[in-house]
Amino acid sequence: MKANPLQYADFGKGKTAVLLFFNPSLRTRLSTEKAAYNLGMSVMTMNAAQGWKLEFEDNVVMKSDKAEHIREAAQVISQYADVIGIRTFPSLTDRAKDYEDAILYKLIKYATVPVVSLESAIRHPLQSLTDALTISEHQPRYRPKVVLTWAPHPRNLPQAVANSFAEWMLAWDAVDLTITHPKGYELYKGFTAGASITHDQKAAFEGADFIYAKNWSSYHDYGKNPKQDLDWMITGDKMALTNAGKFIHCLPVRRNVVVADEVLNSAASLAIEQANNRTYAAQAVLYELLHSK
Ligand code: SN0
Repeated sequence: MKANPLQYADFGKGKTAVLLFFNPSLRTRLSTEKAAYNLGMSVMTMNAAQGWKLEFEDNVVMKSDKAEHIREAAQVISQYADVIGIRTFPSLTDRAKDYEDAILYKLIKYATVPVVSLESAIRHPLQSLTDALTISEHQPRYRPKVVLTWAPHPRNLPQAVANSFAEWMLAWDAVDLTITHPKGYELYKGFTAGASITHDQKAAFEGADFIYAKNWSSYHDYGKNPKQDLDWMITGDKMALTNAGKFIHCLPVRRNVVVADEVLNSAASLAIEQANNRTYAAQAVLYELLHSK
């Protein structure tokens, strides 16, 4: 898909993707739309964050401000779409509910066409496929050392990117994965079992070929993000411990909180190439889902 993005430009003629965004998005929205266009598809995107309130609970007396149930909405959208993409965030207050990923699975249950996650409460698979592509393009050796490091952030963010990254790197089994984070930021073990995990960030950076930085809020003290000092920021001094390591971040990134300008602006940063790769990852997934239909 990357070598020749328009190779399948006729493939999607007459096929439509409907993309639903319950949260703002820059890369996921534009790269998925571009992926669909590269395949010759039509795209209809709904910014559902404001004004459009769907009911996702079953057996509910619908007297609140939610005008439509997911059961009808999913079937209706399926009349117009050959594939549906959906972007949702977790509540970060109710862990059990977030980890059921109910909104995504309710849509899958009631839709009659394939559904693609454009980041759900607990996973961001199109991001992770992109991560694997970027790492495979830049890996300097067999089984490179890949480090997923927690980094500071002023807000309480989902664990989705980190969960998926760990899940995909371990399943891919082509890299050695180390995860490093401060005490209290342990991820759900179902995603990280098999990785080396350490609270010593500098030790983790030693000999690393890739530094993948991301903030996530606590899984155990669910949704909280108490560590607000900048000790875990990715700096040039820390990158100097690596094996000429490349810096990766999924973006958006808070400069001089998550990562120092000197790293993000350096030749070691793959952040922009990574954003470019989002298109080809989405294209591969859309093609795979639709060509078997
Ligand atoms: C999202 C997240 O899941 O962490 C999207 C990452 C792909 N990140 C943010 O929303 C950052 C928002 C901010 O205020 O910096």
